[in-house]
Amino acid sequence: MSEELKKNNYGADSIQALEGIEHVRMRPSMYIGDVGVRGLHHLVYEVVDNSIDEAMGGHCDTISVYINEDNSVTVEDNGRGIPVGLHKKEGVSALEVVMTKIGAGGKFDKDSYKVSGGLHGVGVSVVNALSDNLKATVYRDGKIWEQEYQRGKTVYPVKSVGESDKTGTTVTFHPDDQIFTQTIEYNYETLANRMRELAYLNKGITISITDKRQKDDEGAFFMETFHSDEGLKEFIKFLDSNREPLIHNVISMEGEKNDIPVEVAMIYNNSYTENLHSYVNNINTHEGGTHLSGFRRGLTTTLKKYADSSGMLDKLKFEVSGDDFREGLTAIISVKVAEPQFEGQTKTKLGNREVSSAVSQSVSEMLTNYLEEHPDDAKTIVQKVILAAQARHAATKAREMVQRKSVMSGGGLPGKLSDCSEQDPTKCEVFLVEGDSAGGTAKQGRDRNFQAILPLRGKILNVEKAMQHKVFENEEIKNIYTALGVTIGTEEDSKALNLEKLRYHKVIIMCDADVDGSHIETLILTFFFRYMRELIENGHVYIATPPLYLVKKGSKKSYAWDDKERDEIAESFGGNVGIQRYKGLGEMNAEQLWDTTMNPQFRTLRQVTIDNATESDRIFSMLMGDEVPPRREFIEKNAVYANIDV
Ligand code: 0RA
Repeated sequence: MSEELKKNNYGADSIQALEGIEHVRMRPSMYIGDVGVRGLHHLVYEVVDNSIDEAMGGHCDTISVYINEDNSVTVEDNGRGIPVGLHKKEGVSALEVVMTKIGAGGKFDKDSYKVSGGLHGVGVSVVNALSDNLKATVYRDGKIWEQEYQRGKTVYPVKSVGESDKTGTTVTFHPDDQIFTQTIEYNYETLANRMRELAYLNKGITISITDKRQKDDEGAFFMETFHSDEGLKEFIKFLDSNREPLIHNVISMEGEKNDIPVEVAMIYNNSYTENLHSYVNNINTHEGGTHLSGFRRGLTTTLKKYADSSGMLDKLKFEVSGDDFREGLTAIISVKVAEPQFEGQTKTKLGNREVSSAVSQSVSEMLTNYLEEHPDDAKTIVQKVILAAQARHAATKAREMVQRKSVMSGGGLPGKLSDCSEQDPTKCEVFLVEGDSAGGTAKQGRDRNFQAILPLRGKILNVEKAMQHKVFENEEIKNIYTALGVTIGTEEDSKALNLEKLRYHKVIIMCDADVDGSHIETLILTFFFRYMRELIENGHVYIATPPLYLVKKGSKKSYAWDDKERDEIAESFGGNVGIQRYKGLGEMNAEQLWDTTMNPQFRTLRQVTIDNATESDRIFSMLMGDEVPPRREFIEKNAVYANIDV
């Protein structure tokens, strides 16, 4: 026992609590995944989830989130307020138990409808342990109660600080920079996207987010409010707002099967991509699982039955496959599971067997009704399925060609690839370079031991608008597949990517630092997002950042990556400097390119991550889809990768 504990004469339970807190601080990643940007934002989700639970129990309808000036975050709800009375077993206030006992959560309240609880379901005490300061304010029983904590330790016992007739809980926490050493700065968009998602997933709740660090033109704080009366139905419309619908309505259902609440919404659009988003207890299950396979099964059997009986498939010379029913489909599946078992690499794959049939039955009922009531839409869907089947037939051949080529060793590599000599993929990098001339410079500048160069000709295919077989027939795309050594399709999933033979663990996109360059970068990212998402998810995709300026004075020279840096360097050189603006990679010589952009010692690589798959999907469909006006507006306003959290 530490001296400090002895002095304060804590009871045995408090000591256990402190041990819990110390464990959280020692191994934060075990509780929140990581201590980078993701983990930092996870703190907010954890606190908000507690309020969402209170709302799902029907006790609260408004949640307000504030990013304060000092990057502390306040989450306010109008629920019943966390109980402040004595917790019999622990001998202190229930509020103190919730806040300081790791794993306590709200679980002592058996009646509460607890299905939410964050990615790791760890409870607000973990947030407390990882905050240098946290203040909880409870409005309850006509009084205002308060308690503060520092790094998870109570500063003073719960006290009454005033009177009020409202009820609710307010938590303000400031992330501890001893834990979050990379950054403690919150990203408004990241939090706002999650709040929007939560509002769609939990209809009826009003969730607002205010950024007290930013003011608009009128001097008001930047804020948004999210509220959805129709839930997933509206979520689908939001997701597909940049696509052309194929049928008149969003097909949706909401109900309970075998005690499992199931909500599903879907629509068909005229695109060639399949867009399935699944949630368990408000958590995005990227890796899918039993609820998703239940959805697929329900969809396929119901549509197949309908199509067979309609006679429309009679003339088709080959079988329709499950994939064909999902081309141009956008769907959201949301289930609530009391004891979810999460599996998979990122623990986002639902394992509970019983959920599969619950979802599949719900989907069958929903679709059967819809098809009966909307014969025109039903016909349109089946026609689309037939077209997809025909295109798939063509694509299979094209894909087999890609496969055959990439499986061949050595000799099968694309002629344009300048490979490296190292054989260990974990040490190898490949630069995808825009244009042959920049490719030539990169080839001269690189370290040929571990750096390979694949020049890409001009603009690569926009996969968002292309049918699958066109994608697999495209020269540049075939080159990317063969150069990387990845293969497509497994028994279970015809589109799954096999990364076992990946030849480079860093795949680096290197484009000009101008509008055209960022457009090409987006085209490549769109391709990766739609066809090689596993590559991004496993952290293999990076973006190189070439400098914008060379600032020179006499023998002194320095590179600048933005205008501010350029001006600072100019000033530090005492003004009167020569400035060269790099319009493209081609303007740099091999040595300059190596020094600034390729040399691992000095370069900055930005790793591409999928911060929010649902939002990324929408952004890509907007950037690369048919609707030009929103794209132009977006590109003018933002960097193209605004949402991919690079
Ligand atoms: C357990 C019991 C009760 C309320 C809560 C937990 C509660 C927790 C949080 C966390 C954030 N906001 C919250 N609001 C409520 C109340 C039990 C009762 O009043 O009978």
